Formats: sequence, C-alpha cells, structure tokens
Amino acid sequence: MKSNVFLGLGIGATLLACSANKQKSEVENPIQRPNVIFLIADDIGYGDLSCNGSKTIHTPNVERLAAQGVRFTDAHSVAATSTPSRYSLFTGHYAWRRNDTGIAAGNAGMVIRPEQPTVADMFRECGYVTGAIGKWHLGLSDRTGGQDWNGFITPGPADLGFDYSYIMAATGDRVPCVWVENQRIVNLDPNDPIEVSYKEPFPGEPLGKDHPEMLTKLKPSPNHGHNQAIVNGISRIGYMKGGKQALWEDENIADSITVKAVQFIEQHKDVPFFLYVGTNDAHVPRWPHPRFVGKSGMGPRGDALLQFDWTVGEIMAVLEKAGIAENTLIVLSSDNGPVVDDGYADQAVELLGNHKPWGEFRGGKYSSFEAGTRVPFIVSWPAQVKPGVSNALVSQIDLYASMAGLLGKTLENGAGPDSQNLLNAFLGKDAKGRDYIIEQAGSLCVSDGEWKYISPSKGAAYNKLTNTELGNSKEEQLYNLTQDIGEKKNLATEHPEIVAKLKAILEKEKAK
Ligand code: NG6
Ligand code: CA
Repeated sequence: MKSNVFLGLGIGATLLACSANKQKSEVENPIQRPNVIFLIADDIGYGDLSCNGSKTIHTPNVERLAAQGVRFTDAHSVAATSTPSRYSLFTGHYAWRRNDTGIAAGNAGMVIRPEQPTVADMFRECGYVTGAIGKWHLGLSDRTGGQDWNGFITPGPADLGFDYSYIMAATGDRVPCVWVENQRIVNLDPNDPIEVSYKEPFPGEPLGKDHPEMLTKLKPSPNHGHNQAIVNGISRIGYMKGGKQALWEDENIADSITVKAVQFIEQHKDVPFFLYVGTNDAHVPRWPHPRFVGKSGMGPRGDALLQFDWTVGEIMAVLEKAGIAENTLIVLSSDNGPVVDDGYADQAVELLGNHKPWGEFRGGKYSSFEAGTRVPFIVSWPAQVKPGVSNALVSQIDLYASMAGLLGKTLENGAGPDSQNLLNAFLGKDAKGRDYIIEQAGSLCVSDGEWKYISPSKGAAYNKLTNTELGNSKEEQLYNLTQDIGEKKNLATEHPEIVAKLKAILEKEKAK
C-alpha cells in the first residue's frame, strides 16, 4: 500500500523528477507521487452540478469531492465539442491548429497521431501505469474505415501512452455500439463478424427511419438524424451489421465504465497510476440504469446526471477502500458545455423545469458563448490541496504541462506545445491562472477573464434543433464578463482598443 510521505517540500519541481527511461522499480524516493485521475464527463454543464449552485439537481458525491478540493468557477475545455476538446486535453496542442479534429465518426482513423506525445506518454515515462476507460471519440486505426473490427484494432490507445484501455470508439449515438478492450472488441463471436459503415446501409439491416416500431427505447427527435442502425431499440448514427453478442446495453454503460475503473484502481493501488475515465453521462442517447430512472424528476437527462454522480462516488469509495484516497489527485471536468435536446425524444426539454444546465452563462454545447466551454472543474488531492473555491482562469490545455510540472519533468521535443505549467493555479495556490484562454466553437474566442472577444463567423447564430445560441456573428463581438456574464451587450464598437488587443493575441497564437 502506498503511504503519503511528503517531506514538506514545495511541490512544483521538487517532487520526484522523472527521467524518460526510469522504471517503477528504480524509484526509491520516499516522496510518493500521487495517482492521477482525469474524470471527464460528457456534455455536463456548469449548472448541472449542485456544487456549482444548482438547486434543481442534487449531486452529493461531486459535492463531497468539491468540498475536499478546489472548485473552479472559470475553467474551460478547449472546445465546445468532444473530439477537439479531448484531443487538446491529451496532447496539449490546440485542435484548431489542424483541420481534421472535428466530431469524429465511429470509424474515424485515430486523430492523435501515434508519434504525437500525450499526457499519458508523459505519465508512462515517469513510471506510472496508465489507463483509458470510457468515452474515447478520438478515432482508431490509421485511416477512416481502416479498422479491423474483428481483430486487433491498431493503432490505438496503446500507441498514445495507455497501458490499458476499455473504450467506446466514439459516442453512445454512433456505431459500433461495442466495447473495445485493449484494442479488441469484447465478447465478439467470430461467427458473427462485425461490419461498420458511415456511407452505405447494409442490405437487410433495419434502419430507424424505416422501422420506428423497432425503436422501443428511444426515438430520435424530429430532423436530428440518429435514424440509421438500430441497436437495442435505439437508432444511431452510422450503419453496422453483426457482432450481436458484443453490443452494449445502454442501461449498463455507466456500470461497465465504473466497474472497469474500479478494477483498474484496485489492481494498481500499489503503484502510481494515471487513469482517464470518460463517462458517457450525460451524452445522448440517455438511457440510464433502472435504479436511476425517475429519480431526478427531469427524465433521462436528469437521471443520467445522478448516474454520473454515482460513478464519482464509486471511484471515491474504491480509493478510500484501497487506502489511497489521500494521495490521489482527481481532476473532474466535462468535455464541453451542456445541451438539452441533442437528438432523441427523451423529454429533456419538457421536463427541464427551472434547471439551468448552463448556469448563468449564455449558449451551451457547440457555442462560442461561455457555456460552450466554461465547464465544471474540480481538483482534489487531499494530501496536498487545501479545499476552496478558485476564480483563476484555467483551461484543460494546461493539464499536460502542469502534470509534467507536478512530476518534475520538462516537456521537450515539441511535446504539449500549447500547454503551460499552471500547477499552482490547479492546486489552488495561484488565484490568477492564465493570462488568456482560447476557446473553440464556430470560431475562435479569446478571454482574459474580464474581456472576451469572439471572432467573426459565417456560421448560423442559432441552432433550432438543439435550441442553442451558437454565438456566431459576422460582426466582431466583445463582452465584459465581469459586468455582463450573460454576454448580452456587444461592446466591440465601444472598445476598439480592447478588440485590437485580444485580436492580436489570437493572431499571435495562430501564427505559432
Ligand atoms: C452531433 C450529433 C449529436 C452529438 C454530437 C457529438 C447530430 C444531428 N447531432 O453531430 O447528437 O452526437 O455530434 O457530441 O447528428 S460530442 O459531445 O461527442 O461532441
Ligand atoms: Ca461532449
């Protein structure tokens, strides 16, 4: 069992500095390096959690985590959708520097290239055991459609620094609806091979659009697509065939992720580990386990929030049981802001009541307005972090370099090029955080915490389907977040000098 022996040294560079080739066994320093867990929710908004002031939903486990750690009020994912957000989190490289990091299909090639350094590589080089469990959405194999679904799917998470992986290839609403463990589909019957396509339906396979009577669990919302392959009474995006025995059951997704995370922690409690857990909650299709159904009074979306909270509780409990809770650093956040109707008729809109998933912020998932990327964010590390609330401006882009800082490792050779070591901000010791952040949605935005600039975009201002104000405008937009957190008054013409300053930051970043 690990002990938590700290010698009262400052954390920054003085924890055990690791070198690339050091093996676990060579580490004899009595200072124990923390286990690190990135617990990343899907589409859970700032206002979806009671620790952030929501009175309409009760998430007690997250509250407990927040109470023992630092809860951030101005923390951001890098992008307002999953693939670019997770890409940036893992690589410390802004997804917008590439043009192929948009929402990935279920048969997309791996978006992070095997040769790109990742935060998982960094932990592994420092002697950590590393794992990725849950939502992946970063593609697999070397090209779109290049997966050997019935064999070893490569390249994959192992090439990005993960010793162990148990993932869904993309999203709950995209085929293939199977678990992939260490790059092989779990429970696949070789006599029932799996085929996946995002181009053509497979002859003889019923589709949601033609067979609404087969949609026994969830039907798509009108005009949202999601009407292709039918898996477990829910129609999805994309076509698939075969693999019947391997298909997941939607009500068991959270349990599967949680059980695998708990097992990983139990198995590695005696060595330092880095675990990424991407929950499926509260992404669509929302079909929580029966034990959560009806518990929120808000339908499946609210129930999925409670299920997420349960996952958090289970992870905290196993850490405590294993005696490693004190020296485990947990970062809890979300990949992007919230959306209510994201494609299924699950009554999320009808039953929302007074609940505000976006909190006091404007927009939501997909949006350049704040709710697109201002996400829940908690850092808990009982051994080292003093509980509190921080208004520091922080971004998930910096977790890579900051975790390297924690381990005393210097990033080199182009690793995490956009990531800064802001460890002190993440540990609640620096109240300021970044000088500015860059947010990515329909266009790029820059915020210094006080002022926010949204660059012009030709995109639609509003998405009627998801009911989202996207924040796109052909005009430049400037908001004062200190006085106008709801981004209602565009001050771009009044303050050309501030526009110029923020634009210059963006131009400089783009030129890097
Ligand atoms: C959109 C889907 C949405 C969701 C999203 C990805 C439609 C109309 N909408 O294209 O349902 O799957 O992609 O969400 O297909 S994310 O959180 O993984 O980025
Ligand atoms: Ca998401």
